[in-house]
Amino acid sequence: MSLRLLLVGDMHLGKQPRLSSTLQTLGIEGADIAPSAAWRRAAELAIEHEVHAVLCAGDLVNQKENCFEALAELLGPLKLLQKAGIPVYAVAGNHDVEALPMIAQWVEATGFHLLGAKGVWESVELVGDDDSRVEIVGWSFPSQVYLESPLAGLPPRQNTKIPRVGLLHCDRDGHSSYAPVSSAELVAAPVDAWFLGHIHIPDLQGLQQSRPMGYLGCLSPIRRKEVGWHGPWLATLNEAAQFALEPLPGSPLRLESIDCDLHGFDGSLEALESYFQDRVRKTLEAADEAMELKDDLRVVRVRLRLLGAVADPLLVDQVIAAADYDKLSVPIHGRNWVVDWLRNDCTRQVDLQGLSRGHDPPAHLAKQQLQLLEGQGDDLIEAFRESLRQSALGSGRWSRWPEPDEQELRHLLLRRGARQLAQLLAQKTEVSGET
Ligand SMILES: [Mn+2]
Repeated sequence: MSLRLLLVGDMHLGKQPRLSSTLQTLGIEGADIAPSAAWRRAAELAIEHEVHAVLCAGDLVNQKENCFEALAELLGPLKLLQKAGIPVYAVAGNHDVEALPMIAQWVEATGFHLLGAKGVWESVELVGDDDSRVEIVGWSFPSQVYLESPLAGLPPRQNTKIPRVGLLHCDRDGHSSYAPVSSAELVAAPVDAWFLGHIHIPDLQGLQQSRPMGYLGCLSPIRRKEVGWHGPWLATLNEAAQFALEPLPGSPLRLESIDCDLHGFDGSLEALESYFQDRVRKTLEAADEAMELKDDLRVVRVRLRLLGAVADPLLVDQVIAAADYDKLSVPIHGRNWVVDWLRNDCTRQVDLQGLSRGHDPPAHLAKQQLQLLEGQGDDLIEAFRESLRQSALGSGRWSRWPEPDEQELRHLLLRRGARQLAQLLAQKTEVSGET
């Protein structure tokens, strides 16, 4: 038994990426990294994997004003899919509530179907290899604002022997005016797998459970915080009549936030220049390796933060300013890692041993830093954990964020201590300078 689906989350076709001067210098055009490029690749992947249908979970089009651009961008890949005999089923989201029904009429001949138009649940049955079957139920936004849960109108299961997939654009556990739905409702509904659109961060965990349920995430990153993997999902119906989901590499663009450690540097400006280049290159190469990136990816846009205690953090500023290093790009395995944003958070290296011999506040802080660096200071970490808990509990954040582990707390304390020590020492110099 086998039936395969390619799942596509929010695409926002028509949206053009912001191009930096570095990208332009590299000859990279908007069309190379726009959502439309990701959609083209998704269609190719659908054909490679011989899927039986492509499902889109809403917000295919960025906005009504992008209607004609989006139509042009949608059409080419749709024709490829049509040629391969692969139909496309899509629901409308809050962004394309007006545009998608129009576009759906124009491209109907290509095998594109709008599911659940005007907020009425609609169901289709797909047939895979060896006569395996699956029911797809979908619901489209009838208006830009929809205050109720669409699940109220979900029809009962027609055939209990056929797995049922739900395709929905909604605000899961939210209280917005974009079709709010609770997780409890989704769990209780007569649906075996929920593929959701609206939130752009993919729910990697929720979708890889035995009963998949979660946001597919946008096909390629649109906003700055959308770091990490983005792409289409391959869903395969297994022997147990359950869907197994696999995230596929497919987006030509990825966003990342990366720290580069310059710790311990104490040489000249010239030496720092080559050290800096070397460290950045090695850090990005290590990231490329760790992420197991595939050839589909052309550009990784990076927010790079420089960290570590160095002899003179101002030298780092000079190197950056003198050589325009905030417009840095590093080619790795045929793709470009492009630094979009660079910040120097390096701290001044201090002689902790020497300082710790005194009896003033810097000495006290230096002793604490040494303890933490030597893997001691459990009491400091425990007190820090307790203070974080108290402040986070007060703001209600504790339940939503994972509690940092001991290692993370140690790093946080070291960074905070280094900053405080630098401030104290600067004040000390100022005071003694005045006398
Ligand atoms: Mn969206």
